[in-house]
Amino acid sequence: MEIQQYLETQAGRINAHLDQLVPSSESAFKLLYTAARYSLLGPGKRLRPILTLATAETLMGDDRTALSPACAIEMIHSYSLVHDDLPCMDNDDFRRGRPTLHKVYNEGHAVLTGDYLLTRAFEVLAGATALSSEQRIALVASLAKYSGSGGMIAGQVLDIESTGKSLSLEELQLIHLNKTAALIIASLEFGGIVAQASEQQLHLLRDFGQKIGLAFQIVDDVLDVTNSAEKHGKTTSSDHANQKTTYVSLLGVEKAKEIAETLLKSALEVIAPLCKKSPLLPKIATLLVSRKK
Ligand code: GRG
Repeated sequence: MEIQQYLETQAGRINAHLDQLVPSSESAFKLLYTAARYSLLGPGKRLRPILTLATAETLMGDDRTALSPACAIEMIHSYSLVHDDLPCMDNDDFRRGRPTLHKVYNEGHAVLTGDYLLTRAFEVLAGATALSSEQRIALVASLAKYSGSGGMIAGQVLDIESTGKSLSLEELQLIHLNKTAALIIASLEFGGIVAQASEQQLHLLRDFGQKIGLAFQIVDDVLDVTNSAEKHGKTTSSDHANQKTTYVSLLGVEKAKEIAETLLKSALEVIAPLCKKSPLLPKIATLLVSRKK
């Protein structure tokens, strides 16, 4: 199967499962679920859950038991976007080519919808009965770490703290290792936990995730300045408006692209020992760096 077709098929499976995990609007809590579904089922790439499925497929030739954990990761991603767009954070009016959630509803509903998606993710992991108790505990611990003080939240705090200040490359890297790369590392580790990977395999997955996570953020910074708002689907250069240092503001577009390519090359070397039977992870990593939106 061609990689593009693989990505579309997996996004379809993920969307169908997400659709089941968050009830439709016919319930007493119609507003909560409608708002959650607006964000969760919106037109995103589903990169993180696809990485979880691809890792499980790579390591055990089957990804069925990875589907619920993969969807939990997407719930965390979706909540982070909803909260990140709020006026008290990046104050973005558009995401994925549509009005942000607080513009469609209001700020209070956007905060609560994010909170719901965050808590629902852990409920989904706890209820993933196709996996052993040990595996479920490992998934909960991994997600709590990488989405919390061992990753995304810590990175977001650093990000807010540094708004309006000019950062060094090392400081910028620390923010993005936590804010962006951490959830990508969790996505890969999730596939590893489901496939009962060895500690050595998990180490390679995390290393690969760190490199492609940083490369992904660099490409995002490049697209932020090179794409029109329509193409990128969100307010272009909100980083500039929010006085944030980016890889492009520090290095320029060409040098930033070069660093992303170097990270990709190194990531491909790291993951090669695990991918002798399946080229999925290298192919996804390569697409992630060459993407145009
Ligand atoms: C507010 C709790 C909280 C966390 C914020 C991850 C994050 C931390 C904020 C998201 C905003 C942002 C620009 C993060 C950088 C990572 C990134 C490029 C996110 C967009 O991910 P895509 O491109 O989105 O995978 P789609 O729309 O395809 O799902």
